[in-house]
Amino acid sequence: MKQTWWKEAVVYQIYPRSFMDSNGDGIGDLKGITSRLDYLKYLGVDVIWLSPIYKSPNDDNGYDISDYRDIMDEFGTMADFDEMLAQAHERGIRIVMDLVVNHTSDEHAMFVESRKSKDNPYRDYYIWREGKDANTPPNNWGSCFSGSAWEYDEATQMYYLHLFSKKQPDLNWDNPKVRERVFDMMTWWCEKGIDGFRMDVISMISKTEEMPDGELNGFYGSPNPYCVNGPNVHKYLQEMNEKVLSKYDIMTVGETPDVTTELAKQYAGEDTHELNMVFQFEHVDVAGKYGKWTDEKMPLTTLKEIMSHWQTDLYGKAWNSLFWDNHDQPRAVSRFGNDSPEYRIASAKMLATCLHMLQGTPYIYQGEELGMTNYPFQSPDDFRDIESINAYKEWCESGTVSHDLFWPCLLEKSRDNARTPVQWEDAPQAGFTTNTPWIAVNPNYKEINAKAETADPNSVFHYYKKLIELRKAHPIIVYGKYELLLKDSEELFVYTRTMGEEKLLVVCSFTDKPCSFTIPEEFAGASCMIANMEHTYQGEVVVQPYEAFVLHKA
Ligand code: TEU
Ligand code: CA
Repeated sequence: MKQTWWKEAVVYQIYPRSFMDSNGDGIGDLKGITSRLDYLKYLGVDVIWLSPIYKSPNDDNGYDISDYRDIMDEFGTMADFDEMLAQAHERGIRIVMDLVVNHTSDEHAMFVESRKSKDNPYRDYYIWREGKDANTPPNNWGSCFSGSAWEYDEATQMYYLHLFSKKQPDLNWDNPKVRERVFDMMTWWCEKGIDGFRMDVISMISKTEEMPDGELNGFYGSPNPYCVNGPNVHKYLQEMNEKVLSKYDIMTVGETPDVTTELAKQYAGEDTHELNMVFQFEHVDVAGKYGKWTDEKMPLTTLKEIMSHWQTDLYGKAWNSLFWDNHDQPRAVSRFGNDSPEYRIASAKMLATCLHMLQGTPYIYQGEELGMTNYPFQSPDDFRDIESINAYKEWCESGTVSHDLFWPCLLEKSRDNARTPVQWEDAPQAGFTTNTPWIAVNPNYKEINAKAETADPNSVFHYYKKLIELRKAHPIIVYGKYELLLKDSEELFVYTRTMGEEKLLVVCSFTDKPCSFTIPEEFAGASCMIANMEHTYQGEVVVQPYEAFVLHKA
């Protein structure tokens, strides 16, 4: 297995809108990020994944880009960006940009042109089709944000495809001019000195020529498999690699919904010349009662089976990302741990242990290192996210599902859970802003905040800091071979890592009940590398609720 810096790195994701507001308008910004780089340096992360900061009308908080070479007004200027990049580099922190090129904003100059007429030079930059008739789109596909994936456009009386909101028209990657535009833009950023790309829904850029109705899923048909892992996706990524990526020492991570381990070996194979790693969702995609909406938890045995086959199938062949949450997912501790006052700290540390001892590049989503929790939303008016707002309309206001049945699902899964401001200190608005923030601060900021946690050596923050240090000190954490133990346990997630004679035993409790466990013979006399509780580790032990420990046999 090749050794590379991006396999050894720990990534920290910043959602700029909610990270830090420097000018008191209630919206996080680039200067805010620069002002907190010392905090990230202290935590010890190597790379920042920056969610989109480009010019955008913000229909989907920057994932709808109207100019890829300019900065969103609310976030600052290009000079602020350059300053942030320079300051990050001074601290040895790299910056990976979010590359959103499956679609643009409908306000992008190319789409403004494209929709003007059928013979406009930009017509073929997007995906236009005739409807079945004036009121019926070309097929039954639904958009990820509710409604049809097709929008009728009056000017030319045709429909354009948008797998996300109607303000996010899909680009036509089969047009070589589109690819050239994207590659030029990427080169422009690389020349600026950025350190890589996280590629938004990159598994969806290639569509089939035929576009038949999809299998019904809720109100609409699914565009999968016609728009996911499509016929030319690998060809286009290899072209991107040849023309751009291979020329720079950068990190590339493909957000790849619906990827399998077989496909990941192609997207992120050791020698396939596409991307460095995939970012996949099998462990967070629970088929819901209402589309993605559900309040059901995944059984631990299922979670372990999923994590384990990614560990073993990719070993020595391809590289994966490790994450419990991001800006599209509920908070890790609320979802996989236990966010009650009694268990929040222990379970946040347990989850961190479980994830950071696996093979892959770990991602920390802003606030996760503090054990931030889901938000106690009270009413549909509390949401800011287009997905949550539209879903509520589509399922509840339409009368399909009662508010009482749908609400718990929204509470559990809304993307806004992750988007409340980072809690910096016990001060008004958690120190995020001096104004009214664009989305409410979680009321638990008085207990959960960065200032308190950096001062407390037993905090979740310091535990993450230690995990990051351990990864740097022990190559076995990065390169060791994985094996699952106790596959049938619904309480304990136990695995080993092996490199030559050296071994790690990782024991994590996912339950609020004590349970017994026998330390395997081969770990007799092993030392404890990290643990979230005091314990002795010999023979039969009682593992406490949400306990986690790692034994090291050198
Ligand atoms: O997300 C794409 C994606 O995988 C969706 O399934 C996503 O999980 C969405 O939240 C549906 O629940 C990416 C970005 O991460 C997301 O923030 C954007 O809204 C989306 O692409 C469109 O650009
Ligand atoms: Ca601001």
